[in-house]
Amino acid sequence: MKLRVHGTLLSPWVRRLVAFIEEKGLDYEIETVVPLGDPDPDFLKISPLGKVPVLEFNGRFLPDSFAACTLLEAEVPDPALFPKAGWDEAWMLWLCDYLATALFSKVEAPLFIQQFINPTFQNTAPDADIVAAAQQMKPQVFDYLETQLVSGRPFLLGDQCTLADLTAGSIFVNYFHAGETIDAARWPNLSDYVIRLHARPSFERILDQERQLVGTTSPLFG
Ligand SMILES: N[C@@H](CCC(=O)N[C@@H](CS)C(=O)NCC(=O)O)C(=O)O
Repeated sequence: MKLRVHGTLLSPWVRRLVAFIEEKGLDYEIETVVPLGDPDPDFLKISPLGKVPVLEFNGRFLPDSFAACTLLEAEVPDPALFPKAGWDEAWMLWLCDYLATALFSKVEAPLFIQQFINPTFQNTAPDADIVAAAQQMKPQVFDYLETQLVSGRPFLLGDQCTLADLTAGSIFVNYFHAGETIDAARWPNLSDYVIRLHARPSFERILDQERQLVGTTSPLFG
């Protein structure tokens, strides 16, 4: 099986796909595509929305991380990163949607763009209103995740690490790149959970690669 991921590890969606591949123990290459500015017309041929990641799988191109993880789960069932069909699988799909809609879109992405991407790569100052709106949204989202991580459960679905956990772990890397922290006194389960996720060999290998990419410009490595 030949896997090539088109994108950059600084995207949470690229990172979750790479974490999925790492957890499956598969080899892969990264073809760097940074989705800033107008997309290259050649890239639009394999990613009509101009988004990363694209998974190149045995010469074919799949332009979405969720679709790509679904394919890999079917091709390489062991270790299972999707729960068996039924309530748990449906709940994982809901959590992935919640993480994308709430944690990513309303909290992490605004902070990451304003506090990391803009100052580091665009030489512009953070927009205080956008940052304030994200900060205001944060407690509601973190409270919900805290309730999902009932003490003693290692993962969102219980004992099984799933795509939902890799999604959460990936989004929190960018949250940390933005210079943010999780208040462990207020959200102890969430704080422990993210520490444990980032200590997994999959995330450790990814973070090593990211350290090469951004070095101490990220507070995560500073
Ligand atoms: N649902 C897609 C989302 C991918 C996505 O939004 N990628 C962003 C980077 S984090 C992107 O490429 N944005 C560029 C653009 O929208 O032009 C997936 O999971 O693959």
